[in-house]
Amino acid sequence: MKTKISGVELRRIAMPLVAPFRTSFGVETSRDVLLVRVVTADGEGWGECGAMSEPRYCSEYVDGAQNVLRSFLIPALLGAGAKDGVDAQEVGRILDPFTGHRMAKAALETAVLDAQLRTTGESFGGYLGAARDRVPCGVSVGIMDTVPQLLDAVDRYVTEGYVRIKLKIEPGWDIEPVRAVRERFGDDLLLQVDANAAYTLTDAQHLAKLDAFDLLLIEQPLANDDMVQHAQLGKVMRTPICLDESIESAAHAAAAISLGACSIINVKPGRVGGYLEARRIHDLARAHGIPVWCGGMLETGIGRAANVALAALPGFTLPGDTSGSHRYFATDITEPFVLDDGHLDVPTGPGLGVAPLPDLLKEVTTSTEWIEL
Ligand code: SMG
Ligand code: MG
Repeated sequence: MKTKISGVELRRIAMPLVAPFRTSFGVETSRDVLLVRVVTADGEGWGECGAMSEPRYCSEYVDGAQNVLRSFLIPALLGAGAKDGVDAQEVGRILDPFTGHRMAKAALETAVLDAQLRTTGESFGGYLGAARDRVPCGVSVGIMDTVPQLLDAVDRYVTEGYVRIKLKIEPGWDIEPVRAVRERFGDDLLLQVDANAAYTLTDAQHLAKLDAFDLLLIEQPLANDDMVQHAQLGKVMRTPICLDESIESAAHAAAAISLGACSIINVKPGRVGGYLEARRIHDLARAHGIPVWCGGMLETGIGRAANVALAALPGFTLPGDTSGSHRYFATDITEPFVLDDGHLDVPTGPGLGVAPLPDLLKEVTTSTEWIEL
């Protein structure tokens, strides 16, 4: 269904995190989020950009995303749809002449898709092919100053019902914290680690020590472009290797699978350019018997709604980083997502099924700009 877009709003919001989140590449204390609102003849649609303040997780960053949206992506979309409007399925092709900037593209495509689905009355989950009405939730636990602090944090999350714990690791914070968590919470705890590319292949023997702890997976141990090295590491350690940063498209996923660079894939819609490409990766991985799970970029309720819908697809067989709103923010901009028995419900309303609550949104907004033809 083609939607006529009259203009696009770019809105920045400042969302303090309930606690600092430390990874191998830095510490986040507040989320500076770019929201995209597409206005059509029939209504509006929302998308959230995954880009962080600084280009550390990947090369994108929020000011850059806003710039490329304003200067190139939105003008191209408005131009292409000026006469007949656009279907969300066409957005990827319209934006394809511009290299990279996948998180910016994803936010725009998501907003168009949300607007379209709100018009047709279909939910995101229904459109993507969700196979269940709720999804099991994991939580990503940052690097702490001490092991006792980490054990306290994990204890709180386990008590809240999270069904899987992911520990961030880096050189100097790996074997001992993992051992401590395993000893304290026992063998039944679903446990995995994420290095955010902090190691090199010369660390292979060291990383293989993690094999003793029966982890679900190790996520992105080596650099983003170390596809071949990940394949080699997979021959040295038993713990399944999962790629995150390395996979920016279905083509990358196909290459990684045929190389044997990973046996599991973290699917983050922003990182791969949107929910439609995320679904293509899901389909490809499923055809190859490769489990996938939904990653996170500390999203507000807008991005969370879409992620939870994606995580309900049949090939998402591992719990995702789809935590409840209060894991991140004291006050979310939508009705909060609240864990029930370790699960989040997949929204059923039209489109994302949630929208920012106007008063809350206004309170956290730091800037808005409007772009039209
Ligand atoms: O959204 O719960 C979340 C965060 C999950 O660990 C998480 N994300 O590499 O997977 C990852 C990181 C990227 C963002 S870290 C600031
Ligand atoms: Mg990761």
